[in-house]
Amino acid sequence: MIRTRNRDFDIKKLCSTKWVDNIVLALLTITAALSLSEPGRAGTIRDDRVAPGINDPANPYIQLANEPQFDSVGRLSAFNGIYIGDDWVLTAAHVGLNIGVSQFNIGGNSYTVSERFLHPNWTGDFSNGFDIQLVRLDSNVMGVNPALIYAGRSELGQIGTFVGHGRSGTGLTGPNVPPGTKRAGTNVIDVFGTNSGMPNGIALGLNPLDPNNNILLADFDSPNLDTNSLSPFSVPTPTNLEYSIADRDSGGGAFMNFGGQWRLVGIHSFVANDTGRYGTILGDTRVSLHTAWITSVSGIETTPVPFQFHASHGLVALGILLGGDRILKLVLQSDVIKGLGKVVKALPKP
Ligand SMILES: [Ca+2]
Ligand SMILES: [Ca+2]
Repeated sequence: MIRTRNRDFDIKKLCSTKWVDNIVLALLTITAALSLSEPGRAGTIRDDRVAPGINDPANPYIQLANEPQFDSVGRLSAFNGIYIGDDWVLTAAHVGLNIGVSQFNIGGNSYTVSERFLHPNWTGDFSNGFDIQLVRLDSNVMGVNPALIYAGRSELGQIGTFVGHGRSGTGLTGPNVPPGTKRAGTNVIDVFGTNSGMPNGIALGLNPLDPNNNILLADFDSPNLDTNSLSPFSVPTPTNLEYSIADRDSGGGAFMNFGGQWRLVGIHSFVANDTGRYGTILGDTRVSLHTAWITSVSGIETTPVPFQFHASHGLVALGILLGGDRILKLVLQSDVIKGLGKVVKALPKP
């Protein structure tokens, strides 16, 4: 487990310079591999929010999932897909589907998958991002409002609502409840992920404008405040309905509210560090970087929301104030690497 409180991370300033988009970055890089386990899995919840029952319709995580702004999240085969308009569904590239057999269930109706389009840059390596797939159905979806795709760059530091039908459990137990119940919880996007150049290694970035920052990362914080895996980029405090994606949540969606408009910002891709207990790191494909591809394949247009200044942009400004040529480099200590290797398990692909 990554524990900065015990100084497992060592932050060092380097003397080299790096400019991206003419903006100075506080680019933070894990120099060792943050090993990825894989498929995004369904929602584990706070152990102090189980009442009146983890599968009770009155459970706050189930009630949240059933709010109308999340109606676009349906069940795609044994996983999840997000309806984005006409006969089109977005899901994760690693979700395997059989043409003419796999079903998309949403709004009380069932549709058959007729075509699928993997992102051309998807390699099967989760650390590269591009875990995104467009699926065409045999007919238009009826009676469901499609998700609106986010095309801005203000995800960092914002609270996302993660929706899926995967396994559940608590942050103490991990996923031990069968999938099939729609559930949603919240988490703060702490940092972006990008390919570190190492197999299954992932680097962390803060620049919202860097197109390489194509993964949204969040950590599952405990009410005891003792599992802040993405420190120092993350606070140890959980949100009221803090949550981790878990087994069978693959292809589900993460949403944010921008000025009263709900937008799809992420597609559940992988977990790391654990598989749903406190301390798990969640990885979602960053949808906003793929709007051109989505439109080119499906014809579904994305409508931008106004650019909003956010605290994350202040980090870029801070980098400028600090002198413009400094990079903070995050060094993962070797003992942490060993610990990480023990807790990260490769999960079977669907
Ligand atoms: Ca968190
Ligand atoms: Ca945290």
